[in-house]
Amino acid sequence: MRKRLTLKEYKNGILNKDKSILSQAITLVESSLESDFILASDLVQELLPFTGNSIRIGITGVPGVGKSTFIEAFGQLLLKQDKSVAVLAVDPSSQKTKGSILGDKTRMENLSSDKRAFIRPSPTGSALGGVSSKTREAMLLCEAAGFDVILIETVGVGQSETAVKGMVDFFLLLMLAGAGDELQGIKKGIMEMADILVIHKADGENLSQVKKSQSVYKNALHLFPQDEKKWSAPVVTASSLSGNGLSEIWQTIEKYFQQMKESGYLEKNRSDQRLKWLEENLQLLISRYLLGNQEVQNLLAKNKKKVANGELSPLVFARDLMNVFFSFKEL
Ligand SMILES: Nc1nc2c(ncn2[C@@H]2O[C@H](COP(=O)(O)OP(=O)(O)OP(=O)(O)O)[C@@H](O)[C@H]2O)c(=O)[nH]1
Ligand SMILES: [Mg+2]
Repeated sequence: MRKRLTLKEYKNGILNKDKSILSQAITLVESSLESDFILASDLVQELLPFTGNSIRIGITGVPGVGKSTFIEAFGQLLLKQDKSVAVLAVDPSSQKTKGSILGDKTRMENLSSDKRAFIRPSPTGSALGGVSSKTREAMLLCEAAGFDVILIETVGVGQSETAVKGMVDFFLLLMLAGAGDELQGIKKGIMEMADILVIHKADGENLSQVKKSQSVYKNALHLFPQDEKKWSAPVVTASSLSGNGLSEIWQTIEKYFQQMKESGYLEKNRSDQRLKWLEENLQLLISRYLLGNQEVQNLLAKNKKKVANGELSPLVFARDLMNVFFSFKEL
């Protein structure tokens, strides 16, 4: 049996900024055990009044674009500005290469050794949806622990960045120079989600290529229609090795935050995100209870083959399963 604290111990520990208890609480919210789920829900509810005071930033980009290195450098810049920083990772690639978590730990050595920073690598082996839905809870726990800025790293190749976009205030896209219009595997939709586009590794011999890419992306972004928050995503350049461009990025984020606070967009966006959070959890619970039902499982085992060989329509069978689960006569 894994070690669990009481609700009060988790709550007090987090409010007292105890990083070890914060870690344990995140493990609790990530757990798929029923009893943990209940305790975790209660904990999040108890801590809700203490959340909402951080700047929530999502950071995405293809593998190797330098997200972790950027976070290490950017995080240290924030610490210098007297901001405490929590880093969460939603990283499906780390499921394949377990090494990347270790790699990240060494890459974020300076940041992780600072007592005002907290780094939480993504759990391995979890389903993508699961990871991202728990990231929101993890983020709220970090907020309750008083971190000023939360950085969420995600790999920009799948659905994970859409999930992350749905829980942050500001979305930062890192790009590499030299791939101009090929978009480097980043879909147009992800570019549209970005609040700032950073051409990364703007150092050494990359520099001239970086400048060229900057104008290509500026032109590309001009073609996107402005959204309701009336913010044109700037295209900037930065190097996490030299540190060039990093403080400009922070200034942009502060300006954005101020502007969105004043316009009311920040709060509106967070309200929408909370409703989305409800929707995600309902879906999670429905499928968990439905698929966890013994009768449903028996029927599934019995009839799966018939669906596979085309004898039984998945539509009819799915409806039958719902009928069994809810014991409805008719659905
Ligand atoms: N020249 C240069 N190289 C950089 C910069 N930032 C990161 N790198 C290098 O790029 C490589 C990848 O960096 P990571 O930070 O691991 O990239 P990542 O996007 O986190 O990668 P994944 O987590 O695997 O998706 C490393 O070898 C870094 O040293 C930079 O600003 N300039
Ligand atoms: Mg990384």
